Amino acid sequence: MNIALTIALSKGRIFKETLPLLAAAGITPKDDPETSRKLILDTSLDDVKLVIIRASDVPTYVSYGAADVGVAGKDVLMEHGGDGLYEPLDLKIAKCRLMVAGFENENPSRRRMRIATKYVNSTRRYYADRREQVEIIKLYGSMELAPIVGLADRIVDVVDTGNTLKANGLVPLEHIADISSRLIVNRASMKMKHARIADFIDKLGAACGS
Ligand code: PRT
Ligand code: MG
Repeated sequence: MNIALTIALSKGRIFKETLPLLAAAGITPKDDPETSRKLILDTSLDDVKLVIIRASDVPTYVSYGAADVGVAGKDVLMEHGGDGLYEPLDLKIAKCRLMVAGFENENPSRRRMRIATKYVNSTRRYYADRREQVEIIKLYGSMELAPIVGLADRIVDVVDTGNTLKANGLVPLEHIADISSRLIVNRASMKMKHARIADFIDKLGAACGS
């Protein structure tokens, strides 16, 4: 009997960089999520489907068992908390750094710094560990704009080349964490579909050198 496997992925860099790893497990999607509007993609294996969702929704789908496994950035997992999830593999893809950024020569005007970010939990934890009192402003995107328009003094965001910061007159100031994407697995699926998922983990692990 075949045991079906549902894999949650976001489009963009994670999808692109996961493709060669899936290929090593014999899985090739039958559609391209960048051009297709389908949210569920069939693959070269009859019993394997891909669900294409927002990067920040991947841990939620997997923790509720709507997908058996998924690929998510460590930044997203740190924010989610990882309840109900195994994280068996560092796939070493979509690498970046979670950083505090701001103006190079800032003169702090406020008593309590304002930090704009979509990473509210990680930011709160970072400043709490340093015993620094800050005010956190939740944004959903384009964090780089916040210091320019005076909404915040600094931002917390992921940085790869740093070009986006630079283009907006900002510099990286403090390193919070190195980030890469992880394979996550639903706890119940890991038990119920053990052989299938263990084999999948082995093949991905071999392909990414973990
Ligand atoms: O776009 P959406 O709101 O749906 O979600 P998302 O932005 O979280 O998804 P996506 O696909 O952009 O990112 C998925 C994952 O890729 C993130 O969770 C990170 O783990 C990882 N990753 C790796 C990155 C980057 N590199 C990265 N550079 N995620 C975002 N960026 C952003 C960065 O913040 C900047 O705005 O890309 C822009 C370019 O970066 P620079 O530094 O190269 O200029
Ligand atoms: Mg994005």
